Amino acid sequence: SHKNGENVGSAKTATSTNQTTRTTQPQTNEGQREEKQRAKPVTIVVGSHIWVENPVWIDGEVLNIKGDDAEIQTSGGSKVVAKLSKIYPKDTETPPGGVDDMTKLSYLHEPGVLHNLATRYEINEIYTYTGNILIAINPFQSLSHLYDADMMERYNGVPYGELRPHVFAIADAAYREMIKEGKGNSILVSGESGAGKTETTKMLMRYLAYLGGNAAAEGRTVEQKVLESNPVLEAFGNAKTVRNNNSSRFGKFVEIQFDKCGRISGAAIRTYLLERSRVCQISDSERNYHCFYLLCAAPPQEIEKYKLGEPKLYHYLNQSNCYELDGTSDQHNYLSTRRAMDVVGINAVEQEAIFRVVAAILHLGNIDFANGGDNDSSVLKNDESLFHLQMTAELLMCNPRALEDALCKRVMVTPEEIIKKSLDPHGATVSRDGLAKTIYSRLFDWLVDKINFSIGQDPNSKCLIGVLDIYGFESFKTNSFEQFCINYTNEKLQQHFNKHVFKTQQEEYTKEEIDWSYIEFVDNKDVLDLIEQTFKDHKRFIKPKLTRSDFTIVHYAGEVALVPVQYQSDQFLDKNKDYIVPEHRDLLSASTCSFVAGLFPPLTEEVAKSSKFSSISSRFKLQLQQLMEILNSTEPHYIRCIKPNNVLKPAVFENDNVMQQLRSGGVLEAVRIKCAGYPTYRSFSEFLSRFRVLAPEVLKMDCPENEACEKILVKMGLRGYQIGKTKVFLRAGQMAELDAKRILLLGDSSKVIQTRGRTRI
Ligand code: AD9
Ligand code: MG
Repeated sequence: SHKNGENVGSAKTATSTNQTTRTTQPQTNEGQREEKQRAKPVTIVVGSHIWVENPVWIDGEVLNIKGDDAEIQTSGGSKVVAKLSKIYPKDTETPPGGVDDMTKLSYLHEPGVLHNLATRYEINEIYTYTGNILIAINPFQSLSHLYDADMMERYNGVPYGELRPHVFAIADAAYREMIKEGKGNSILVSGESGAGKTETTKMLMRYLAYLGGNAAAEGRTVEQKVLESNPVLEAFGNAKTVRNNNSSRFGKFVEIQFDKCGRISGAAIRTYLLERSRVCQISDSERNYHCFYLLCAAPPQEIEKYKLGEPKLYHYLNQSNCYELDGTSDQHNYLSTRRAMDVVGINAVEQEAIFRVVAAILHLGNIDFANGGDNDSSVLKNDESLFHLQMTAELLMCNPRALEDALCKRVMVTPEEIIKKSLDPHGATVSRDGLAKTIYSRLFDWLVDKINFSIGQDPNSKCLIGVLDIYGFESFKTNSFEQFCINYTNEKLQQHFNKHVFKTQQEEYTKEEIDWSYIEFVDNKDVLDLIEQTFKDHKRFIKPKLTRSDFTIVHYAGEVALVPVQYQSDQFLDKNKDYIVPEHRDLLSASTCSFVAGLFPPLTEEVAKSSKFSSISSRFKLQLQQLMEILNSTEPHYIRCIKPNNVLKPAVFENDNVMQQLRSGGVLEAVRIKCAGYPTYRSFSEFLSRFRVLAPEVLKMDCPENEACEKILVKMGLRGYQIGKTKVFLRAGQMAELDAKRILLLGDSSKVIQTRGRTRI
């Protein structure tokens, strides 16, 4: 049949090259998974069309079955023998281009899901629904026609699921729901590094700006500022890593506020945990933050003003051999960043100061120290260091001697006296790097505050759409404080996802006492309890025997993937310090440049007291708590981004890689639940008032509400629904079916939504 031919081609695309740059692959709990699969009633007989893993998934037909073994004629023309337990039925009814919603698949096993995604990816259908979750596979090529003005127009106001899956459809659904219910919505974009979260977030924001924009407004509109905040934050918070040439090194939650007419009226951007260490330390083939290279590619007069040279002259940049990014021009990006800064309301004086500070950090990194006669002190290493010290001081507008002192000496307060202690060259270098990191992170915070101030918040807004773009689960060879915080975040978000998809559904069914066979899921509450409370005798806490400072947490990374991550705690305490050396603060708050001094406001007593006890983790925990509160008060929508390969190239679809991401994102589990469950439900009275017109005679019968509902459903010929104690539970698609009948019957105008210039039902 034509299907066989088609499958040969698709199976080839779906070849797993098994490439991975990950140092640790999350291990899945094979036992649990197999058990789940075995539990499914699978019947394979001679003549069955099947999938077999050999070693990649290929399709074929069963020729013979002997005991546990099946002989298979593959569509590629060869014969293989495989264990029955390792082969899966293949749906021969699936359309050639795959299905746009995984819940439409007849067989929901791994090869079926992978084959569907691979088939679609091959023809650049990068989006696929899984019920109301959108799966987005990074195309690693520009598909600009997918995001142009025509496309936005096309998705405007069209009910979810009617058009091909798209990020715009998710944004549209969130917007419509916000307007209709008067309730906040949020869109949570997740996925591993390089999967496309940030690009997706930008598309969502563009579409929301299109829907809620105010084209008639004069001057810079709120939505322009919101959109242009992206390039500014990317210039200062993104960098090339081994996983992504434009990796966000901070988490971001953008809250877009709307007025009662659905127009954007304000926004707030919150950022989380900028990676500070990158400012002074980079590994080979990675880069530091983009802004440093942009500045080195600035027009000559600026380079001259800041006494800058090529990137390779600077210690903070030349620890890696990578200076340029394929396909991008730092020169061009410098100018476009400056333009974006104009739009978000950063004035020329401020821009000059910002880049002066960036230049100062480059010079600062080139100050080296030598032993100062006795062993415990340090002096500038040579004339070159002196030049960079003078340049740093000049650019930061502070006293060069005071700068040298702040780097090489520390004030010690003992009960008896206050003494100035010299630092050895190593200590002075640590002090220098600490200063660079502090200045940079303050600069980044300043940018975020400034953008927020310039956009402005709408205190009267009741409607908001939050878009979350935050780092995914990380497990490397060495995992430090950063990974600990990131994985903690992911556990929090996973719990939110679980709660939403699984718990709410199950609890509802239980309450309604409807017939529902429970689908098990692993609740990660215990991991969160472990991280937030106590680790004593906890089953998810392991103390590896051979190390003093390591510890292991058995994380829950979605579905049944239980991932032990071993953390190296040596630097935890240092990295957790939320503290500026007082000498550094004093130096910079005395700067004659008001911008620089403004980054280091003098300590008030109150702040001093509270900062004594504050730590990065306690502040982050609080931020996360606030984020969860916002998310919990909104209606969530999920987008799972998938990175189809680790070579960052188009048209390469690595099966294992994709599968592991689907599993850890809980996507497969969600499919099963959605298919097994009843995605829509309505209370009896809601149901009756909406659908009474379908059977007016029923209302006249004066029977109890539940019976009346059932009579309507029977009359409409529906099956598979359930009548609970107070609600009617419908299978996927049934609500739409009833609505369509109702609208036809009524010529109902109340359900017609006005969209700009067009009318749709
Ligand atoms: V990280 O956690 O910040 O390191 P992200 O944000 O998940 O990561 P990002 O959005 O930066 O990944 O995408 C990585 C690259 O993939 C982009 O720079 C693009 O080159 C490419 N990409 C991602 N999505 C698309 C898309 N929809 N169309 C075209 C894309 N290219
Ligand atoms: Mg990103």
